[in-house]
Amino acid sequence: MSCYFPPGTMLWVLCVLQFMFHMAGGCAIEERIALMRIRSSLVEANSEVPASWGRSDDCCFWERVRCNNSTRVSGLNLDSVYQTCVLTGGPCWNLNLTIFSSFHELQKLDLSWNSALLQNFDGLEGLTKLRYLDLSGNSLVENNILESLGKLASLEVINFKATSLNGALQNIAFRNLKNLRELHLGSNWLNGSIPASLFELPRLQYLHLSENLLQGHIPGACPTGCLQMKHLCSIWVLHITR
Ligand SMILES: *[C@@H]1O[C@H](CO)[C@@H](O)[C@H](O)[C@H]1NC(C)=O
Ligand SMILES: *[C@@H]1O[C@H](CO)[C@@H](O)[C@H](O)[C@H]1NC(C)=O
Ligand SMILES: *[C@@H]1O[C@H](CO)[C@@H](O)[C@H](O)[C@H]1NC(C)=O
Ligand SMILES: CC(=O)N[C@H]1CO[C@H](CO)[C@@H](O)[C@@H]1O
Repeated sequence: MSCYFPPGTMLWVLCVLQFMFHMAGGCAIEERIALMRIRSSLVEANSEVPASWGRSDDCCFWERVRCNNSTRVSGLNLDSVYQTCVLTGGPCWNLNLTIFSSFHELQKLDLSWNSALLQNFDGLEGLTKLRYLDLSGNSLVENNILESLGKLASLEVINFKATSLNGALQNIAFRNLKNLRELHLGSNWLNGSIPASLFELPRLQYLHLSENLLQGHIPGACPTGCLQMKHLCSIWVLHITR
């Protein structure tokens, strides 16, 4: 910030005020607004909300929020943040993921075990720094999520365990995920065969596919070619060693 006004002028005072505001402001306004919208959607769903959210202007000091260089949100730990109507069976919290497009520096998003209905995965497409995404224990209503996320080459860990995913895994969905280390897809309704493209991912170390309706064999693995992979064929958990 540059302030070249003679001391004593009104402009100088304004400049100091602006500086103080800048220091006190902390996290970006856009991000604070997005967090307050998440808070509102929790309130609408009759849930408890994180107590510190909205207490101060700087959302970097709010619980469940991590900031990178104290100005931009880099991590959101929203696991089990939705707390109500656990016994009703169906999802109660409808969350439009477009809300997360405000967090341009986001590296980690953990929304696990909220029993939420998660919609509109296109909202995640712009998060080019996202490395860790955990949506396990929610319902992913659209099946195109893997196609949408396939564009996010930054992703290292994807956890979609128990998310009601169904249908076949598309071969093309995984081609760009060159940094993917862990893929958790267990406890879903996936059917069809396992796409060969999964085994071409250069960094993949852990693949969890158990408790699905998948058929066929694992390319390059059982019953032949087991030299390259340490695996447990019966429960479809693979630890790939290279
Ligand atoms: C801090 O975040 C800003 C905003 O995205 C970014 O431009 C800057 O490079 C970051 N600084 C460091 C040291 O990471
Ligand atoms: C999600 O929110 C975006 C932006 O507010 C809106 O355009 C979109 O229609 C919403 N999607 C759903 C499924 O509600
Ligand atoms: C796979 O699941 C989808 C969606 O549930 C279903 O429409 C399709 O018939 C199933 N295919 C097979 C081969 O079971
Ligand atoms: C905690 C965290 O996310 N730190 C990152 C902040 O940004 C710098 C530069 O982009 C990274 O090197 C850190 O890993």
